[in-house]
Parts: sequence; C-alpha cells; structure tokens
Amino acid sequence: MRAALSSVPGKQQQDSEFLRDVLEGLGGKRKTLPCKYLYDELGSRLFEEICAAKDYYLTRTETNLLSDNLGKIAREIGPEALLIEPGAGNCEKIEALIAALDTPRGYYPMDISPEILRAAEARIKRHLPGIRVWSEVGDFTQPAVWDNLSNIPSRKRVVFFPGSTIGNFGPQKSAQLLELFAANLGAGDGLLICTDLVKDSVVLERAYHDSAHVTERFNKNLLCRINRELDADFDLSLFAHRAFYHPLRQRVEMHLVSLQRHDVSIAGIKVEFAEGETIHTESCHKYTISGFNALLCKGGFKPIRHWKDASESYAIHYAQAI
Ligand code: AVI
Repeated sequence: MRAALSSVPGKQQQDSEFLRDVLEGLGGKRKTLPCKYLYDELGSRLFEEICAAKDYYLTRTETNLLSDNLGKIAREIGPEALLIEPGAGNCEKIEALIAALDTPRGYYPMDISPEILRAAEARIKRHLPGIRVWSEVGDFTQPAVWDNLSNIPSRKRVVFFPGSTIGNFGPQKSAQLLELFAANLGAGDGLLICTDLVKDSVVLERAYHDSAHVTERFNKNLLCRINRELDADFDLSLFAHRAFYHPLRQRVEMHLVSLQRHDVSIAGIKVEFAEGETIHTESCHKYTISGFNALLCKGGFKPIRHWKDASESYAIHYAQAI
C-alpha cells in the first residue's frame, strides 16, 4: 500500500486546519461548517446506521438497482477494466461489480483512512482472490492523490462513484470533481456514478429527519467533535437538528438551529448565536436525469446510459470520458 504522503497531513496540521475551517465557517454572516467534518470515527459509524435506517431509502435502493442491473452494467463497461473507487470505504459495493466483469484487470481504491483501506484490501483478497489491488491513501479531491494511477497498466479505466456522494459537492465543486476524474481517464474510459433523484419533498425530508433520530445524532456529533478536538463548549441541548428540501436549489439542507441567544467559546474565541440562527452543516443535491447529464458534459464526460429503479427514485449513470 502506497501512501500519498503529501496529501495526508499530520495530526497537528489537521487540528489547525479544522480550527481554521470552524472559525471561518462560524465567523461569516451565515454560519456554515464543512460537511467533511461530520465523518470522524463516531460520525462514520452513525452514517452507517443512517444507511440502514428505514427512512433513508438511498442505500437500499442503490444496492437493489446495482444488483438488478449488474449484467447490463458489466457489458457496458466491457473487458479488461481497472476499477477505480474514490472514497472506497469498506469496498462492499464494488465486490459484486468486479465479480460480474469480464476479465477485470484490478481494483484501485482510494480513501483517507489507511485502516479502512487495509481492511478493504484484505476483504477483496479473501472474496476475489484473483483480483490485483492497488490502494491509495489520501483525499481523492486532491489531484496529487491520483498521480500513482499513471503507473498502473490498464486497457480501460472506470471510476466507480456510488452512494450519491456527488450530491454533497454543490454545483461548482461537483463539476470540478468530475473534471478531476476526467483528467485521470483517457478518451473512452468510463464513469459509473449514482445519484439520488428529485422527488416528493416529504419523502426527501423524512430521509434526512428519520424517525429513529440517527441523522439528528449524526448532525449534532459535529458539535461534540468540535468540543472534544478544539476545546469548545457547545451545549447540545441548545441546538435542534433541521433538514428541509429547497426546491429551487434541488437540495436537502441540513442545519443546526440555535434555540436561544447564547455564546459559545471555541479555543478561547467567543462565537455569538442569536435565537433561531442556524449552522448549515450539509447540502445533499438531488438531480433530474437531464440536469445530471448536463453536469456530466460540463465535467468532461459523454452520458451513455442510465438505469433507474421502478419508482424513479434513484439512478446509476454510465458515462465516457471525452
Ligand atoms: C454521504 N451522502 C451521500 C449522504 C447524503 O444523503 O447526502 C450524507 C447524509 N447526510 C445525512 N444523511 C445522509
């Protein structure tokens, strides 16, 4: 396993970046926090709980859609492909896909966590012993983390980006991310990417305000993390979880609402909260097929095919780098 060292900052650098981002986000007129900080160890575990929650239909729908269409997807990808998975996590979803491919050349997972990658690599070796794995530790949004890919021989490269993760990037950043993918592919190489689709706002809001309150714990864990890691004194009982669909922006927004006027100290710096003031913690964009095709084109891809579930709730798209 080779680490892209330049893109894996040390603990001290991580802490100071976290503090800088938190003070910057809470210092503006509209308070925000970058959603990447939701995923510390507990946050990642809570996210796994969200994926299994009854009201969060996304994971379930994607899993079924993938397994229902594996043969067609494998035919579209074709033989001798190297599968690249940015933000691979536990590699659970890719296994069935690799197994369905005609003579796959190997698997190239990328993740910020070396432990997660090590476990995933072991899992692939156990379940698919003939598959070569090249792991890359680092933040896949950083171009340098992709550099080692050019040393891997392959006839065709395919980026696999499931989970509707593209939806957390926002209009500009999602196009930039697709451009980064395209820059690391050759003409005709593939992108298999999953998106949640625009739908009834009641269904969307229930997914992010689930009846088991897991998403609320996930959202509030961000304040716990700031308390723990940045010597802050957020009182969690003074914040409420709110998630609502914004139809014009086609996104669910997740916020933490201050229930009364109060001050919070973060590393000795005072931050004031008015009653009703919110911290915007995450945006989850939803797409129409034509809207996402336009984004693919902007990012340097030609849309080839897509598959939707029967209720047209979710989509898997296959596109080719231009
Ligand atoms: C990771 N991502 C695709 C999730 C989503 O649905 O946008 C994150 C999430 N936030 C709250 N619930 C799920």
